Amino acid sequence: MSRPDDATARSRFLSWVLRHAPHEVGVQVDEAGWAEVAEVLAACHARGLPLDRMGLAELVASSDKQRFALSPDGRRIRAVQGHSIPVRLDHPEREPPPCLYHGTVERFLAEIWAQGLVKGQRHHVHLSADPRTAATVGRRRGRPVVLEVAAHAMWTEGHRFWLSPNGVWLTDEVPARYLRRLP
Ligand code: HQG
Repeated sequence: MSRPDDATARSRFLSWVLRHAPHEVGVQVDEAGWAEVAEVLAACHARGLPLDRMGLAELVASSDKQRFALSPDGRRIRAVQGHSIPVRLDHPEREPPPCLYHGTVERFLAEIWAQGLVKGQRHHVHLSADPRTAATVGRRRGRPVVLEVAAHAMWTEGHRFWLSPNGVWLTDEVPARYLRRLP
């Protein structure tokens, strides 16, 4: 893992395997999203992205968004959020701060005002704790638009929130009435 782009390719591959397609590369994931490190390393090798245990530990520790977690004994790994395969992550349910933020792009806005934020392929709608992080999320798709979510008002009205260990807030949906576009 000498060059940063090598690390990025491996991180992308790990995300894809652990969140979306373990079955396509012979990796078994349990109901909480954990896979055996040995199986994951074999899948990396088969994909031409060789990685050893130390390289994997380094990648987990240096992931910019702390996307992965290793079990305390180092034998298992999981993605902490972002799955499309069914997993039960057991992130703690939390009372959210007054506002959370969602980064998106202009072309989705008409539908968002009509339907609110929906989870689509993922298990939850993902929200950020600050507008800058949300802008980074939106920028993946183009010029970012940041929406402010009246998260605490949602919570007092019965919506549930979970906090992922990497600081991403998760909820099931955000009706449009709780959304406001930031200038
Ligand atoms: C949009 C990355 C039309 C939504 C990021 C988003 C994040 C709607 C896209 C994490 C809509 C879904 C999640 C509606 C929502 N109509 N479009 N009603 N409701 N949308 O990728 O939040 O690098 O599933 O605005 O940093 O962009 O993977 O969600 O643009 O933390 O670790 O539909 O993924 O992290 O896109 O990103 P996504 P997201 P990782």
